[in-house]
Amino acid sequence: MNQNLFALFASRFPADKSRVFIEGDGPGTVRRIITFAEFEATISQYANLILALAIAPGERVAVQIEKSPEALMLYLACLKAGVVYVPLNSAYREGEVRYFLEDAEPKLMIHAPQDAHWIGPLCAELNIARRYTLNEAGGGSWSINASNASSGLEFNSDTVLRRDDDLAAILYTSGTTGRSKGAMITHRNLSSNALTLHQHWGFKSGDVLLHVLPLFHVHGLFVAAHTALLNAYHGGRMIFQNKFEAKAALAALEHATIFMGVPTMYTRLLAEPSFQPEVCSHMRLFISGSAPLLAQTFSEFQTRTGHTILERYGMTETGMLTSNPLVGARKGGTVGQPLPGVTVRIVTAADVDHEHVNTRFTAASLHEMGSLQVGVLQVKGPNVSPGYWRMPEKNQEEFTEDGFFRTGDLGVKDADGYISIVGRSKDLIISGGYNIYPKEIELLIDALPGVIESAVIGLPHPDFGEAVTVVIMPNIMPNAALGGGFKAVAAAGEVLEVVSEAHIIAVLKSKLAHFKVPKRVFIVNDLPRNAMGKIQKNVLRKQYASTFMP
Ligand code: MCA
Ligand code: AMP
Repeated sequence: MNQNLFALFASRFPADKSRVFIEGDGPGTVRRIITFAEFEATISQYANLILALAIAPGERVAVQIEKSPEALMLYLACLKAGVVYVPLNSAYREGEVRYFLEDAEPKLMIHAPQDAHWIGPLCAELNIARRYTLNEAGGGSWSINASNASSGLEFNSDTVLRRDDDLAAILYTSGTTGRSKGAMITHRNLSSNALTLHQHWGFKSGDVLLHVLPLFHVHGLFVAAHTALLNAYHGGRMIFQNKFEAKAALAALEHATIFMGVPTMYTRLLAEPSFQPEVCSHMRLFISGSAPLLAQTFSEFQTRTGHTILERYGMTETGMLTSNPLVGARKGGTVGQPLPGVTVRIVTAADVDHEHVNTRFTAASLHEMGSLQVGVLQVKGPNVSPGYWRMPEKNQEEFTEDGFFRTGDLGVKDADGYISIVGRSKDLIISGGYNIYPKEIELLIDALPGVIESAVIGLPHPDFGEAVTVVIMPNIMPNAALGGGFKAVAAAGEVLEVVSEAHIIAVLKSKLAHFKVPKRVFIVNDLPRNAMGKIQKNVLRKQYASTFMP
């Protein structure tokens, strides 16, 4: 049997090809209506072009484009053609993309037309000879060439043979050392998780998913789109918005039944006075994940709409791990119980560093949750990645001897088996659902002239949950003329560099995806250190805790 994930999806597509699958954003107020006939034909054309370009099964295809229905079709075409899909956040800049391309060694790159001026030379330098563009409206050299790639795979009849353990995708997640790791995701990882979620969340006839998440990360691609694809045989479809915008989402909610979002999206919806119960009249399920949902958002949402958000928890390396139930108590502040087929254990090692327990969780609140036993979460299941691309040493570190994956999350379990994530043993910031590893930013800042050392921390933020902030220790003295900035002066008196908030932000914006760039920069004479000389980030987090809070 062909274990290609695409074969599973295709088996769920309806016989009536005139049925609509996606209602998407069009130019201005025009809606794009995509039937299964168009959806399948485009996927086949794209897959045929991949074959015509002689990209062999198992070879990588890197994609950095804006969200569109065609972006989803391109992903599905990669599955169908048996190649390994490597999605890249469209916010990544040249330095970040260079690393991914060098590491993944794709044979084909598809990118947004507006990035051609830097991706073109980069691909030339890295010998990626096959390069095409695809824009938000589905146009570009990729679609032009695909429309001519007529022969090759017929829909349904030809899906390149893949085994469960073959790679379907590589998704990069940042690493604590500042070096990103490519999580290898197999066809089994994806199919097992998609089937579990589709069943666990009770997808049913006529469900309409409002899809507002980006397509280059697990939440939008593997959780949201996969469950909708599996539901196609039930008449399921998607309303597809290329970018989350609260007012547009509200307008579409009236026609949807399921919404998946990160906590920032929920707080932005709640900030809209017109978000009232009648807007949700057809809705049956709101799901949240990727970052902790504050208890306040959970209860405010319940009061305002009458709906109880279902929170779940997962990772790029593992897909979804736990979920609150569809039927039964959804407990705010918890991520529910392990999904069927997933084993989650909480290892209460003596060395759990309570410095990493989020300050929201006091001893009293942990006690209230039914457990003071904070431990690290380790997981196992068919959904868990076999490891990192070309990083055997990381696999040794991240997997236990008995095959459990170390999540780096700290959790507690209550008497009913519901898990709460109370902190992270990894130095990670989650801002608006995006993961940001401080080390990557610190390395860039520390390399700037005039900087001795920096500490990047996440501070509570009303919109993004956590906001990236940096505290810098310069090797020079403050300069009043620079409005609190610092000036590095060479021996001869020549000004070498200015260390100021504006300067640091400007430099970082030229090198990093903007969501990683600190929202504030503090310049101090000294950084707090422990006896070993290590910067005490928990002290800084406390000191600057109210920076963004009203
Ligand atoms: C945008 N900015 C951000 C973020 N997003 N800064 C920090 N954190 C962010 N998440 C920057 C922009 O570049 C801009 O800066 C400034 O903030 C204001 O942008 P704004 O217009 O407010 O933002 P937006 O474009 O509306 O985006 C907010 C967003 C977006 C819709 C919440 O961040 C988003 O789609 N988040 C979802 C991420 C996601 O899918 N995560 C799932 C990962 P400037 O003006 O300087 O350019 S998968 C995962 O985590 C696991 C597996 C799981 O469990 O799901
Ligand atoms: P990523 O690297 O994007 O896969 O993000 C995975 C991380 O997001 C997890 O290790 C958790 O730290 C965090 N995460 C995901 N869902 C939740 C949730 N519901 N509550 C708290 N943290 C979450």
